[in-house]
Formats: sequence, C-alpha cells, structure tokens
Amino acid sequence: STLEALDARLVDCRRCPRLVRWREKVAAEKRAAYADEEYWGRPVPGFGVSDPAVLVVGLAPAAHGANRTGRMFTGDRSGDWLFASMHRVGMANQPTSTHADDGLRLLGTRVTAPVRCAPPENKPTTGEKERCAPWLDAELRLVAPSVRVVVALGSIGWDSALRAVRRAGWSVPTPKPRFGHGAEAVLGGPHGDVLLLGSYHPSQQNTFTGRLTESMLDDVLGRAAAMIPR
Ligand code: DU
Ligand code: SF4
Repeated sequence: STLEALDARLVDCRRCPRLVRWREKVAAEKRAAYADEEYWGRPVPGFGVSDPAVLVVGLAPAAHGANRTGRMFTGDRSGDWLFASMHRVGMANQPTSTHADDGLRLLGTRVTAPVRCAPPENKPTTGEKERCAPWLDAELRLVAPSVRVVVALGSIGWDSALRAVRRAGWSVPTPKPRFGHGAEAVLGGPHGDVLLLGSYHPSQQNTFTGRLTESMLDDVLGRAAAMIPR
C-alpha cells in the first residue's frame, strides 16, 4: 500500500462521532475572518516527503487551522511557529504556511499527528486517541525505512510516537523515556537506531507565555535537521 492509498481511506474516516460532529460544525459555522473560505472539515493526512528522515508528530488539527486548510499545521499560530523554525534550520523551503497550495515544501521531513480530526479545546479523549492510533501506525509502517529521527511535539505526541513504534516492533528503552523539552531517547528501528526527540508543542499556550521560545524550538529541530542526508 502507498501513502496516497492510505490518505484516500483516512479522509473518509468517521470513527469518532464527537469529532465528526465538531469538525463539520466548525467547517459549517467558520470563523468570521475566514467566512469566504471553504473549510476542509475532514481528517487531515500527513504532509511532506514520502521518504522522510525526520518524522514530526504533533497532536491534532486546529479547528480553524488544518481543519480549514486541509494541510497539517497550516493556517494557525502553531504552524506559524513550526514552519518558521523548520525554515531557519533548513527543513522547509519557506517560513510561512497559509494554504494547501502556498508552495511550501519540506526537505527530508514529514509532519503528522496521532489524532487526525480537530478536537474541541484541542483535547481528544482517550477513546479518540485509541481509535485514531491505527492511522499513525499505518503511516509509520510506510515511512519507517527512511526515518532516522522522530520529533514529538508535546507529551501526547511523545506518548503516541512511543506507542506507534512499539506496535511496529521497534525496541524502546525501559523504563519508558520521559517527555520533556530536549528529551531524547534511542529507539531500535527496523534499519538501526532512531533518535526520539521531545519539544514542547508550539501552541500559543507555550509560545505566548515564553515556556517555548524560538531558540528552544530551533535547538530541537536543528538537531533533527542535522540528521537529514544531503
Ligand atoms: O506530488 P508531491 O506530493 O508534490 O511530491 C512530489 C515530490 O516532491 C516528491 O519527490 C516529494 C517531494 N516533496 C517535497 O520535497 N516536500 C514536500 O513537502 C512534498 C513533496
Ligand atoms: Fe477517524 Fe481519527 Fe478522525 Fe477519529 S480522529 S474520526 S479515528 S480520523
């Protein structure tokens, strides 16, 4: 199977009644600033190259971000921070990400999430996380041969990445590696060691308060970018 085939099935997923209702309600009601746009309002596929050295695992689409534009992290404040940093460290061809057709290309990198539909208050339930996990499992299986680094944005991304690699049969250190900004662990992937790096999520909750600064994000993404074959 291919990523294209996976994405074609993903975008029709309706497994979580609460999230289906929410993603569609937001898409119908819209935010005033985007009143003349057509919202995506569906599950959001991973974005970037199909043979990534770096796999970035976030949380879930934002209601008026990826749930609007249909592209992961595109069109919201978290994405502004993420792609600006990715550009500074050489993982993206441009610093901005506004629409699905804005010309943004990721270099050696793919961005994905453990929950594919926008959740109310950015908080998926345990059941929603469990129902959506097979989509990340399937994506990981397809990209695993090239992956050298997994960057987890936030503790949910960290736990979801660990769960996905375990289910893919990778070895994970015991005790379970703890999430933190700059945390790292070495995973045993199918083709050798894979570095797991943690970063605080570039949500406004973290960036607005100064818990996550640009240089902190550049530090973690820069460590990942250094492992992309050039
Ligand atoms: O058809 P496409 O998804 O635009 O990919 C065509 C080509 O561009 C493929 O070799 C991957 C690469 N690419 C990329 O370098 N960065 C991206 O963000 C998306 C695709
Ligand atoms: Fe399907 Fe995941 Fe969306 Fe639930 S969150 S409906 S499992 S794509």
